[in-house]
Amino acid sequence: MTEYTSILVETHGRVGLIRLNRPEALNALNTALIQELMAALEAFDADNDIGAMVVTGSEKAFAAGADIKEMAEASAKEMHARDHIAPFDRILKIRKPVIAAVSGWCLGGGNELALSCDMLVAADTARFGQPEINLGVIPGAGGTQRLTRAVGKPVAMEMVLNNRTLTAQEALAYGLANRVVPVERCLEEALALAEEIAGRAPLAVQAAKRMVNQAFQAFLAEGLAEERRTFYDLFDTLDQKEGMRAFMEKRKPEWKGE
Ligand code: DAK
Repeated sequence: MTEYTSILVETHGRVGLIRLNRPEALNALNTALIQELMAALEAFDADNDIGAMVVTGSEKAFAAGADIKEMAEASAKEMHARDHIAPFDRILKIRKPVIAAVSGWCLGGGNELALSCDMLVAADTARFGQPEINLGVIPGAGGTQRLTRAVGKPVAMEMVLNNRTLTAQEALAYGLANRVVPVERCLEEALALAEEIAGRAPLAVQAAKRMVNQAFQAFLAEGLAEERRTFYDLFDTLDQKEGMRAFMEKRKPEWKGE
């Protein structure tokens, strides 16, 4: 099996399990982790012995967002050129169902990753948020588009504009999560759900997934492209630099509005 450094990969019957594994950074999504995650999903997608996948993090964090340290000093031009989170889009091409098993922090790009999965099993400890506004930027991978479609405009506005964090029960009530379970059962439940689906007719499962996603596709691509451009453009503002430096220096940012 391929050697990975930022994820752990296992199989459980017909289910492929991927654990995000950067505990020192609360599974912040850096370039290497995203590349490995996509490669592992694609390998399971191509494997006839696998019918569904589960992506999970640790008890403390599913993922605390994109890696701030990797992008803090980049300019807008560099962000556009680097497009370092573009491999993220490869998850959209995965044909088999992917279930997110979420415990602890599920923030920013982490929440966007969870939203890109097909179902979500939340531990009662899970906390969902889009805190990019605290860094002087906006969500860049679906947090204004998929999230709004999932939870509706009022809640999405609060999350994106004002860093509202949802508890697991709120995520369930607002349609972000499929179910909430005690933290110690989260992975087990997600694996059981995935195993059940993996036992169904593979081609029908893949067609069903494709068509449910199709219901959201129409205007989503344009919205996502616009969202990404806007996200990158913000890297030419002083507030983005201040927000990300303040995070790394563990202090409150001072906004300049420029
Ligand atoms: N990036 C890098 N390091 C992070 C991190 C992150 N997002 N989150 C946590 N860490 C690191 C911390 O810096 C700390 O490292 P050391 O200081 O020990 O070296 C370590 O993980 C433990 O974190 P804390 O000490 O802060 O742990 P606490 O329990 O006190 O707090 C926390 C947990 C989750 C509340 C806190 O760590 C936090 O606020 N983290 C940042 C959350 C955040 O702002 N996330 C949004 C990031 S921006 C795109 C796709 C996606 C994105 C953008 C574009 N495209 C496709 C274009 C996404 C953007 C984002 O997600």
